[in-house]
Amino acid sequence: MNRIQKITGLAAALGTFLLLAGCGAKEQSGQETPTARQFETEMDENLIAVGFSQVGAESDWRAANTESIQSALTPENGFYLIYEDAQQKQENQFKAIRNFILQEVDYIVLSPIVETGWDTVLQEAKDAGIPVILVDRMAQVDEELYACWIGADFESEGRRAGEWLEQYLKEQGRADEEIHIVTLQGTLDSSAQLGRTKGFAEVMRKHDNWDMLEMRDADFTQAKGQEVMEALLQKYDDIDVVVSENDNMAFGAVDAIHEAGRSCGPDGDITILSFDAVNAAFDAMLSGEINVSFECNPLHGPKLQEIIHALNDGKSVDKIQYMEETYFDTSMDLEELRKTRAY
Ligand code: GZL
Ligand code: ZN
Repeated sequence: MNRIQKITGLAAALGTFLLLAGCGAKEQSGQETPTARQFETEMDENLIAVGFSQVGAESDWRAANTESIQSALTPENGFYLIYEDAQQKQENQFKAIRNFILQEVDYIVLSPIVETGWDTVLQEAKDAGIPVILVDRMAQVDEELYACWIGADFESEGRRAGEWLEQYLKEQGRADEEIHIVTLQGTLDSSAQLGRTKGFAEVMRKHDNWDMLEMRDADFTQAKGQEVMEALLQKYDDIDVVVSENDNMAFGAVDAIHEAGRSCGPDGDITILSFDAVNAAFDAMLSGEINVSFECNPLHGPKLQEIIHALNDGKSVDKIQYMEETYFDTSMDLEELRKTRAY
């Protein structure tokens, strides 16, 4: 019995059990419990079974990333995808990976919520002969434990933000002014947080008139971004720049700034630099709430599809595969530019 049949077997057994137990998922969730028949028609053993452990659904970026991967790894493209949302908890990712191993998937795709703690579970996947592909964030493990990594160069995103601020302040004749900065950090120890913080700090070091008042974790969510910004506004009466390590936290910061009776964006007294450049960031720039957003391309699906097919054909693939990315600010024709974007 091959892996696909095992997976459908497992799923069918579960389905039958639920039906027999009379606790028909139908009554509970209102959805049809897939029967073995449905699985068999949907599944054929030639499909490549992929288990995907996603961080969560914490931001617009994450939603676009999930959509890109789910729409690439479809039965039409030769895949059977099992998707698990870890709700931003590493232990849920450990459980998902061990489940995928039990189900004998052909590949595991993992977006590791933080960089540390993966050695044991990725060694288990290796021992089971299941290649792991890391997407989005990096895991600090021996590179023998993953086939390749697709993602963004977070340090260069952070550097690009620092260089943008240099240029912006120069244009404003404020190159030598004392600049007070706060940073809303993403999930601590995530690659995006580590890289963006490090990259911006590299540029910070060149300006002793730039003063980083504080950096605080706001976990990449809008709610936390607002809460942390409220606290920082109460603590510091002179904040000139907010560096927000993703757009959703920036949107929360804008609400906090407005509620405190302050102003932000190109015409405001607080300059906001953000990361991701999701669609809603274009709205925020066009409405003058934030100044700039540094793109982090979430559209990993097509590259992932290519890589898995290559590995399945026994080809080797580059270990590190960076996504292309740029930035967008209020000096650009954003209405035109946004038409070219898929997220
Ligand atoms: C970046 C990704 C980050 C985004 C956030 O690749 O890991 O996680 O910047 C998301 O929006 O929550
Ligand atoms: Zn100041």
